[in-house]
Amino acid sequence: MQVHRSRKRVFSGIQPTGDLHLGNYLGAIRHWVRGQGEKENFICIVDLHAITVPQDPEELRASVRRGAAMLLAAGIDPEETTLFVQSHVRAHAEGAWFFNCVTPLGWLHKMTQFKDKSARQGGKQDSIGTGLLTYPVLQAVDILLYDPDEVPVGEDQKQHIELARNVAARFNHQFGEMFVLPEARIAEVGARIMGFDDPTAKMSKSIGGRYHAVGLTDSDQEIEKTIKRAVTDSGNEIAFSDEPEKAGVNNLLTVYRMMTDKSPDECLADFADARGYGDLKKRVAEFVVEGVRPIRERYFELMDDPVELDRLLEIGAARARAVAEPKLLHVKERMGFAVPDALRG
Ligand code: ATP
Ligand code: LTN
Repeated sequence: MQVHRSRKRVFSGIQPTGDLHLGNYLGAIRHWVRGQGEKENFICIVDLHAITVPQDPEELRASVRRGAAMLLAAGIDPEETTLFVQSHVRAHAEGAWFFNCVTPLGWLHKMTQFKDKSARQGGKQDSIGTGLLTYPVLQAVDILLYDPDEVPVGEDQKQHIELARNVAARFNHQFGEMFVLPEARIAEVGARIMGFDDPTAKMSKSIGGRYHAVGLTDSDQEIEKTIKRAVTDSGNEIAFSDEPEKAGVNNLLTVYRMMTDKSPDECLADFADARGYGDLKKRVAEFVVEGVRPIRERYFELMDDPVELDRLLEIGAARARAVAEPKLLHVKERMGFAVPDALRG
């Protein structure tokens, strides 16, 4: 199905749990910020997804506000972007039931994130919540309720967006055309920022380790320390490379390239007379410190005014409901449910 609009519509989501890190910023948030205005953005803080692994209720409540403050601090403009919390728009949880009934179980068992996250919980069938398996179905609902043209995400989400497309196609086939098939937008550079302590693993909120990630609330000194300790290799060649043993240097150069907005050649020229990896780390740290500082400062200012944060999120939720609720009614009607007039709003 195609929808004609004057601006392309974008939908993406981010989990509120854990501290947002440089990978989230470079791989996702910065693209959302840069696309604002030109595109119609919907950005969702996915708290319902967060409870697919155990959460402390008080901590979850606090983390939703922290996530919102961080997105605003990083440049999300609530006038330009519909920024909202998933659980504030009931159509997401309700829609998940209908979509669960249409999604084949076999598709979910193939998801690598389910395999990884269930293994991290010990792999025990009797303690892992069913929601971890059906996680991608809720994600498909998130997306499909808004008929977006594009879903900008980091590399790790490719399989989930593919599933959302397949679910949309299945719905269209079974109940008649009703969903746009969304396109994953995965940037060519920075879609997979690696952990500084282990350049073979994606930088991730759920991986601990003091020197794994640069958090967006880290102090200048903490950022410098993490980057200074970044794992590299025993050589001294500063080059972009796909070789597994050069992954650490490649990751540092990628971060440098993104923080400076320079071309690969310009980046390499900057290090033409570097005296080894120490110089590389020093320069990378300088740019990351300068880039993160204003975000951190703005974040702490925003966190001082929780009433204003809640007000902005309520405006976002109202705008999101106006799109998602009629779409869900349409889904229900197509599937054979009578929709009472009172619900049509
Ligand atoms: P977890 O690893 O615990 O699942 P996460 O760090 O991937 O969490 P999410 O909230 O799941 O964080 O991701 C938010 C966005 O950031 C997604 O679009 C995701 O693809 C992107 N992203 C996450 N980690 C990276 C990374 N290391 N490099 C680039 N993009 C990333
Ligand atoms: N699974 C995603 C978060 C997410 C999302 C979405 C991303 C939930 N719903 C819809 C894009 C579109 C993640 O872990 N990053």
